[in-house]
Amino acid sequence: MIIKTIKKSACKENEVTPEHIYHQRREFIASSAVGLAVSATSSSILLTGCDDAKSKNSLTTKKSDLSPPPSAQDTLTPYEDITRYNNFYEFGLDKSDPAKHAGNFPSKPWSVAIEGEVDNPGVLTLEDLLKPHSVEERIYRLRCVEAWSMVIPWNGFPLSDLIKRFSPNSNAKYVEFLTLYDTEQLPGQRRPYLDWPYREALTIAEAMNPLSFIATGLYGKNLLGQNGAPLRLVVPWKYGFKSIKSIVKIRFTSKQPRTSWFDKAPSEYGFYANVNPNVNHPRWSQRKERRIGEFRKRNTIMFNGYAEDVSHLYVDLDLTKLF
Ligand SMILES: Nc1nc2c(c(=O)[nH]1)N[C@H]1C(S)=C(S)[C@@H](COP(=O)(O)O)O[C@H]1N2
Ligand SMILES: [Mo]
Repeated sequence: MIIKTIKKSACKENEVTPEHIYHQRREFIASSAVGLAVSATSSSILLTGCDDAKSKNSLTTKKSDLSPPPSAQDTLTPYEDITRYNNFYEFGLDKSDPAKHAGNFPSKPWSVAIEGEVDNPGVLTLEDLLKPHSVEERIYRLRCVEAWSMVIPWNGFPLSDLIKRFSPNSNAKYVEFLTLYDTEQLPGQRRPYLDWPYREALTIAEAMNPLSFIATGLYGKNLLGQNGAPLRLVVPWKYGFKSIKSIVKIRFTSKQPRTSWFDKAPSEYGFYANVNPNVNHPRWSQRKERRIGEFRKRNTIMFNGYAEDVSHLYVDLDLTKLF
């Protein structure tokens, strides 16, 4: 278990988290502290070293990790919804399929290949890949291209920390990610719905942005198969399909990689896929979204509310063309 010690001065969670979430989290932590202690592994949770009794065993969130939208409060989406309403087409097209069929995925030991324009390529076991990284919590909104959204307390570490270990060279302009290809464990891959394995990519600047995150858990528990175990990407200012699950390969390239959804329907799923209420999907509006668990629709916010952290990446792009 990785126990990251946070300085006392950093233990100001109640100042940076909306109050109802703070209390909700305290309740969650109180009711699950035993479970956390038992189930914790190096890839799951962060225990803080705050010596204030109330914040013992609490999970921390840094202020910059959650840029709240100006008018809306973010209540955490219940664990049951995050783990039962999923998109993971390798397990079926219905939202309930991944929870039904992901079962004990992955059954095998996991490894991740690092390839392409880097000084330190190689194949790492999951353990070696995760070992040097201390685990933290990030509460991020996830907004799907299908116009629903959730608020998820992820556990993991910044993608930039991982990338730095492999020393990309000056030709590395993009980072490509691939999901496992295994028609036994991922039976959806027997049908040609997408050109398997699932592929996604970011520019190197997007990948190095402090918001880009590798998740290994949520709500302090290891990821379940349906959420992309054992490790997945989380890119909170982009539509959910960019947040690729169950990664086995990370490739650094000089040219823009082709991605699965772009290949399937380039007019519907652009390479950038930034959350943008002003650019509609050809078949539906992107102005509003349904937060899972809520009745009334919310307005979708530019870059999913993370504009302060990412808009500088796109100043030279016409986002109506490069959607
Ligand atoms: N390998 C893989 N990754 C994937 C998908 C998928 O079908 N296969 N679906 C994407 C889509 S469309 C969304 S909205 C998010 C959903 O993540 P969640 O089920 O953990 O909420 O995963 C993304 N990552
Ligand atoms: Mo999605």
